Amino acid sequence: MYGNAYIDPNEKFEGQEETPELLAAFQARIDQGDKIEPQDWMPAMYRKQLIRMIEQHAHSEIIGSLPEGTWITRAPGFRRKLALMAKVQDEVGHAQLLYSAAETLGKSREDMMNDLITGKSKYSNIFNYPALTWADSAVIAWLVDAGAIVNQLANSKGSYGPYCRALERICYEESFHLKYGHDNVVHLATGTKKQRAMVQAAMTRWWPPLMHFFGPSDKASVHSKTLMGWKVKMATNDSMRQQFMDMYIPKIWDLGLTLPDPLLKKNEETGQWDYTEPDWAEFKRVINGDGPCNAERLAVRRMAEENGKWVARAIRNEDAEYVRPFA
Ligand code: FAQ
Repeated sequence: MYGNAYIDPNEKFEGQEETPELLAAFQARIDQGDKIEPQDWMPAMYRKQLIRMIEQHAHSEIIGSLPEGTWITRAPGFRRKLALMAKVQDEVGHAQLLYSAAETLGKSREDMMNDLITGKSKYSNIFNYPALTWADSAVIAWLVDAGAIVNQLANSKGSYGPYCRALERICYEESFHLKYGHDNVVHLATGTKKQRAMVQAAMTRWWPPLMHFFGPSDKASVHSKTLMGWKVKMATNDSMRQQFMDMYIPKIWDLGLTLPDPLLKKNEETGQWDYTEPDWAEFKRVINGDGPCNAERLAVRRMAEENGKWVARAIRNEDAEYVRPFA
């Protein structure tokens, strides 16, 4: 199954009046393109869905910094190291923006972090795979960031003000990451035989998780219909996948790289890309905690929480007794 305990479509929310008139007035605001702001009335399910989605997105950004982060110490050359450090730092900054947007809906950062490290909350499938070589970090920076932009550019035109504003800013930075990643991939693809083999192997490894990245097919998507009705989600999973393929497969092929799908081709009649159906059983396993790196990713996050506790204590001045003698 895809969903978790977060969203029960039949859930009854206590303490908020939701008359047909209020719901209709809210929908009318959405339909006419209003931005909904934190202080505005909103259906409890709209709030809950937004928290789920923004929180998962925020978690994806901090967990997403880990596969590339492992290459900072091994980047080939000082300039590449500086660029990668800046990129990883940006991703963590995106998480900050997104956690702040989710907080406006009433869930505390502590609760979100707790739900991440206890495995209750999901994050993007793609960050549960290892970046085995430098070329993997290049492919992530080019194509995962490209996929993220396809999604975020669409959703930045959505209905919830704080999320849309965060996405707009994130997209500017992701566009820079994409250029950095593309430059790295071009460098390897036009390099020595060994470099070309390394980037080809990375491309072959990352293609299946990239196809999963946009979510289950439209037929299987649980939340799309509701989210699109509320303009939280502005494109379906399949249409984002198609848009990504349309923009990037020709560029990948131009570099002389191949993709591990013999059916991949643009269908001239439909204008859509034909492809082999991704392995959805693997997708389900990975998003539910059983991917190659899920345990490692959460262990790193738990360690970071533990090691960072003194900072939180210092901010709250809880160690005042200890600090005061030095004041
Ligand atoms: N991974 O009904 P749908 C980035 C879950 S940021 C894991 O179709 P929905 C930046 C879904 O949550 C990447 N789980 O769901 C970067 C639901 O489970 P639930 C993250 C997935 O919400 C780059 C269930 O399957 N971006 O990469 C995935 O309508 C480089 C049913 O699915 C965002 O989060 C998945 N791929 O559509 C950082 C964007 N797909 O919650 C570092 C915001 C589906 O009921 C380095 N999110 N699921 O238990 C969205 O646009 C949507 O939530 C989708 C899924 C499109 C991801």
